[in-house]
Amino acid sequence: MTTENLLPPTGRPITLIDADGHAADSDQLKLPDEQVLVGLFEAMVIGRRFDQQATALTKQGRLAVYPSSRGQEACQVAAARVLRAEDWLFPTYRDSVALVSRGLPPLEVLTLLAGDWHCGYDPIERRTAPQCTPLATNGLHAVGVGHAARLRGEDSVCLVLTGDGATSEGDAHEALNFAGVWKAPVVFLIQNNGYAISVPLAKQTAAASLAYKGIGCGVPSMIVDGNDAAAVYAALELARDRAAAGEGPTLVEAITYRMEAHTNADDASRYREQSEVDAWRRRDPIDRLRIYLSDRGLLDDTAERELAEAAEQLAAQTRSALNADRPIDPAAMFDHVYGTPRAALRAQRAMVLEESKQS
Ligand SMILES: Cc1ncc(C[n+]2csc(CCOP(=O)(O)OP(=O)(O)O)c2C)c(N)n1
Repeated sequence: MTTENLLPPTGRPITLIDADGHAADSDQLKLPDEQVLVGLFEAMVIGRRFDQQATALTKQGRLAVYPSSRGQEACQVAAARVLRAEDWLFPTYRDSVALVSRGLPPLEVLTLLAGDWHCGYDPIERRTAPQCTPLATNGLHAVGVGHAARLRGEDSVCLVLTGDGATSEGDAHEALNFAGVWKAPVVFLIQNNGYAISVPLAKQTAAASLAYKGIGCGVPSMIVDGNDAAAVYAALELARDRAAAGEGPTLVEAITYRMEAHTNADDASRYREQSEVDAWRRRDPIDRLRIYLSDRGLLDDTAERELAEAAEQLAAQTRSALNADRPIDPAAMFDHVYGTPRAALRAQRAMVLEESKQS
């Protein structure tokens, strides 16, 4: 695969299964195996139910905030499923469904968003960085970890998730630049969902596509239909294999849409038309794969029923885990700041303990 083959600076996003569930021809990407497609469908259905449950938990005061990824399931699920156990994932606040699809327990995924001081899981054990709220810093982390792995002779790969808005950050450019210079084993997946909170893409960049940002750094870049799980998976698999083989980083820009508001604290009707949302509903990532699989006898009513039951079970598990009152030790937030705590920190710890005795 030459760099030229991966550079469609103005081309249409690559689609393998279109919005009507029909196979679309591509000379750039290969349709994944049937079993991969069935797995992607299952994970998207389960992920969407999880996302709906997490949104409900914000209304019950069990989560401080939740950024929904409804509509972006193809990206979330493909990113998680393309990785091997030894690979690293660097998610953002919007990527809880990717973590669930990677097999992390719902309570661990939602601990941070419930307001705890830590991310709920052991990043090293799970090979999953904490969900990153500062935009684009995870790109730098991914390049550092990937480069270090290469120096140690490992062939693991780092996949970093960002939004379109995050690509305007200096950190995004620095990460792409050093990934290119070092040929770091990093896959950049930009979920271009059209908005950075209320800021539309047209106000974010004058480039014809975000893929140019990779191209400018010598990073081969592709644009895919981000609501087509088959295309996102195929692009990421190609990128992962290139990285693992020592061929360096790849950027995948996935064109998608955030169906819900930025978070539960946002009112999206203030900056976008309902007609736009309705148009994207017709390009739903789950619906199109359902049609494709059903037409080929790979999905039937019984399988769908069983899948819905599995999704309900995960939602119930999420509810009961988050509804249980967990003991919180206010002093724990001081525990991992320094190997030897400084005097000022020891004093603050004592103050917190004293105040919490009074409340
Ligand atoms: C460095 C930094 N600046 C500003 C913010 C505030 N902020 C939080 S989310 C967001 C929009 C990000 O949009 P995008 O990267 O497109 O991701 P999306 O939320 O659409 O997934 C902004 C500006 C932040 N978290 N970090």
